[in-house]
Parts: sequence; C-alpha cells; structure tokens
Amino acid sequence: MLTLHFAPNSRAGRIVWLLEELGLDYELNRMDFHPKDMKSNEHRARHPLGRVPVLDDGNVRIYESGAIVEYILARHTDGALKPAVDSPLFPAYLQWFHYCEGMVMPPVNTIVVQTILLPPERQNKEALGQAQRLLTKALAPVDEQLEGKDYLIGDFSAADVMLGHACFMSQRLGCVTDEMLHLQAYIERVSTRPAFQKAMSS
Ligand SMILES: N[C@@H](CCC(=O)N[C@@H](CS)C(=O)NCC(=O)O)C(=O)O
Repeated sequence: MLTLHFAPNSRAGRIVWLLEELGLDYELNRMDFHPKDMKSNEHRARHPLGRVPVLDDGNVRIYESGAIVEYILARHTDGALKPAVDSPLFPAYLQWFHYCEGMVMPPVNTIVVQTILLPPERQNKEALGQAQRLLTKALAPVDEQLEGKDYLIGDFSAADVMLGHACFMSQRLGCVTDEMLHLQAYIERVSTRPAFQKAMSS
C-alpha cells in the first residue's frame, strides 16, 4: 500500500493529484501544516527537514515531489503520463518537469515566507518584490510554451502535475499577469480536472 505523508495547500497535493489521475490506491497521513506536526520527531524521522511530501511504499521511503512522481510512474504504471525516452517530446517533458522546482518554486517559496510564514515585523518588502518579479519572469516562457497547446507537451503528462501545480500556486500569489493568456487558460484547464480538484480538497 502507498502511504502519502501530506499537508493541505502544499506540494504534497501534486502527489495526490498524480495518484488520482492514475487511479492508484493510497492512504493519506494528513498532517496540519504546523510545526507541531511537521517538525515532530515522528515526521523528522521520515524527512530530516520535516517537510512534505514523503511517500512510503512497503519498505521504500522517498521524499522530493519530483522524485516521488518519477518513482510512482516507474514502479506503478506501464509508462503512463510520460513520453517514451526516444520520443521527440521527451526532452521537452524533462525540461518542463524540472523547470518547476528549479525555476518557479524558488521565488514561490520566498513569497510564501515573506507574506504568510514570517510575522509582519520580520517581513522584507525588498526580498518580496524581487521574488515577485523573478516569478513573473520565470512564468513568461511557460506562457509562450503553451501557445496552441492544451498542456505543456500537447497531451497531459506528469510535467503538468509538477509545473501545472506550481502555476496554480503562482496565480494564487498574484504573479500571473493579465497578458499571460495561454497560462491563464492552462491554469483553468488544469484546475478543472477532477483529479486536481480531489487533490485540492484533500
Ligand atoms: N523540493 C521539495 C520541497 C519540499 C517542501 O519544502 N515542502 C514544503 C511544503 S510545500 C514544506 O514541507 N514546508 C514545511 C516547512 O518548511 O517547514 C519537494 O519538491 O518535495
């Protein structure tokens, strides 16, 4: 049985979304996004930094959302939601999959820290403004990529589970501009998928 250690409104939603898209059975260990749960000894034994997501699969334990997505695809599907290695779409799939944690999430993290996690007296307006500008810049190539496509590489893939979720978060943080019409339509498309909605309400 797959067990996902999860907190609402976090990257762990990506894994619920993927599991729902694939119709796999899983259990959720639902924690509060609060130090009492996330930084407990019990959870630090699963993840040294007390973060989510973490996946248990029998005697396998794995963290890092991208690694978990790749692990589930490799061990629990017959090649679903990703192009074959020799497909012309494979390099773009890899690129957008990793663009998520590599380019989009770093400024998202800073914005969340500077607006939600830090108390007002410790927030830094300059760091916030810089991260907001960086995030909008990082989203521009995604908007461009989506011109004429429903999903990042045409058909829905695990790259959308990663980057689509990050784009959804970026929109909630107010960093998708009015000009990013392809990206706006994409976020709408992604967020009306039943598996995504199930993940967001978990
Ligand atoms: N690169 C990691 C990031 C994990 C991460 O930072 N998760 C956040 C939730 S979105 C977390 O657990 N934060 C709790 C904390 O910082 O205390 C991944 O993709 O899994």
